[in-house]
Amino acid sequence: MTERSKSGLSRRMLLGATAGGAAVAGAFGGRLALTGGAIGAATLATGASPAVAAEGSFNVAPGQLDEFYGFWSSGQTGEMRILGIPSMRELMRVPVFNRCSATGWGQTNESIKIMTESMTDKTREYLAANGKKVHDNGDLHHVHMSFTEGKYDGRYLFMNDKANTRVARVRCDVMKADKILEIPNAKAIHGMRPQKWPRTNYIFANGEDEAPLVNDGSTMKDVSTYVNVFSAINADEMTVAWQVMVSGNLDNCDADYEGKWAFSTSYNSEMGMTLAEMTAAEMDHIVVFNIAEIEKAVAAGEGQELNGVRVLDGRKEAKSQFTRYIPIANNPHGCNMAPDKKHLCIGGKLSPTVTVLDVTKFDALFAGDVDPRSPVVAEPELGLGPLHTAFDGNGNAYTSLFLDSQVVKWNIEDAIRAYAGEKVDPIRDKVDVQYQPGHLKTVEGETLDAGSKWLVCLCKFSKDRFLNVGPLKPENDQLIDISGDKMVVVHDGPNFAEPHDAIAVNPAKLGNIRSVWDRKDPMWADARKQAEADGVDLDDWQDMVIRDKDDPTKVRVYISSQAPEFALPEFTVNEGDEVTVIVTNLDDIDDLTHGFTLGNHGVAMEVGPQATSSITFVAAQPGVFWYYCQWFCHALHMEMRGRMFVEPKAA
Ligand code: CUK
Ligand code: CUA
Ligand code: CA
Repeated sequence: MTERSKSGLSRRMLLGATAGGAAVAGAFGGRLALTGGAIGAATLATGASPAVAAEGSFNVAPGQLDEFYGFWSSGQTGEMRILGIPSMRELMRVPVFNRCSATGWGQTNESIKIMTESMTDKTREYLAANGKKVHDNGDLHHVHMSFTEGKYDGRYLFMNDKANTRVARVRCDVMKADKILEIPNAKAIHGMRPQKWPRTNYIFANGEDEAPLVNDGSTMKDVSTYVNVFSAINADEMTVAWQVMVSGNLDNCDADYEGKWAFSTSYNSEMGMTLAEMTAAEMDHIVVFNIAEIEKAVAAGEGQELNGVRVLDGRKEAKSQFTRYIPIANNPHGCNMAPDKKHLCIGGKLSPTVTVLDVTKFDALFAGDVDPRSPVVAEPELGLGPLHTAFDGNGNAYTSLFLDSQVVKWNIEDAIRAYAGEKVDPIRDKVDVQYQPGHLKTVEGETLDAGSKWLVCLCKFSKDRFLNVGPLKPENDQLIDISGDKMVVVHDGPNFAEPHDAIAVNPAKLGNIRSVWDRKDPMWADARKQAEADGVDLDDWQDMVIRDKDDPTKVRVYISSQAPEFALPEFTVNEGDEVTVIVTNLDDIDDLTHGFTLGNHGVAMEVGPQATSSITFVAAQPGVFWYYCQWFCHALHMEMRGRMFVEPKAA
């Protein structure tokens, strides 16, 4: 029955099939098979019927606003999404690492600049060799907001790209990315968290894949030369502040509420290259990073400078003051700091436990020769496949159980008492979710404002929950009412590939969101500079075609727009010209976005109210080409169009 892979471990074992025998399957003893109808049957048997679900209460009627913002990752789609909670309505998509047909992200000069300006030279050369400027994909797992004194401050959202080793920043005032940084030396940025205290000076970013530090082909198969790299990013400047080499890979991370530590889970302390090797050891570890010691060493110029970044050696054998390694049961995953400022919860994944560490005991780890497990204050056995943990404001934790397809609510203090030998059961409640949950989040639960009303649970499989849409199914983001003693699933939210994580934020924290752009916004500073050089007033009516004085094959077309008209109903260029169209939307009304799409040229962009956007292409085909506004803006929106004439080259 089991499908054995080359490693000797079967996929079904790891996903919790009933087959026993192997050590991994034994540790799991999973009771839900992933294939067949077992999941649905188990759920029905435990009584998650519509009648029960109806007990949870939420109603966001048409025209009503949601209580909270949800900021969602989208995994391999590469964008950030904004949802409303509790309705779970998708409010907006914000392209970040991906390219976007609607907005022109990855096409406009403004977005290309953001996507490329902090790219490594190696990547730039690689892309050029493939006829590209930007990567077409990203894998965005984690979205987190900037903090001031342990609370969300509404300035920025930060997010990782595992696929191409990047970290991006989105401005909360306009909900557009303004910085995308490729991290040199590290590979595959996965776990990523902002510093919580005193403010987000750093973004901590885990390198998941191990590789030679100088990865130039001089050493490849000698695994002893591989390292993993932990990066701290200067969140204000979006530059790499420093890096630390570690032993073992890095999965998820978080930071404390004193600004002293960052910590990361490692599922591959073995430095294994195959599945069997990566799951071989009984224990893996978390790495604790000592921020003050690292900063001191960076200021003193210790370590080495590599690709413009100071890199310190925090590997086990280096025995530095930069890191400590705390053994944790095999292949831990989630890394979540509780809002009690004291407890760090590590999801066991292959172990049915969550390990609770008291971060106030980390000083002792660095001060002397103490048992590295001495900060462990609890290790409750919660169920199978614990991945991530969320927190309410009342001392309770909520852990996703991937294999059990459940969320377990447990009390942190009771778990600590049980670990100390008292006869108390920390588990408060369990609820079935559909199915195989990854991250889960309470409102502002990773901050000092943790809420106790809603829990969003992001399930990896939706299976039988929705009408069949073909072999590729949506995921299922479920909403759980946690306001009572019993958790109640109140909503199924189908979602496209593939939200890993989400945060929920009170709108009071986002008072700075604009409806209309500031004409002086830095986003189009380059276009403004060029317009000044061309003698064009970018804030007034523009209908000019300017041929570059130095390079007569370059043409700039300035077009202002005001519903329902482009200032230029036509313009003429020559075949072979490099044409830059700069469109300024002079409308300053809420919700009045225009666009510019040029027929048969693959050219399209969004131009928000009071915004300027530009796009460059080569007019390679002679003839007449219509351009039009693709954003429905007016009763005469269809009429908002014009012609580009491309004069044929003289034969
Ligand atoms: S990881 Cu996806 S479920 Cu990338 Cu946050 Cu745990
Ligand atoms: Cu402007 Cu449609
Ligand atoms: Ca391991």
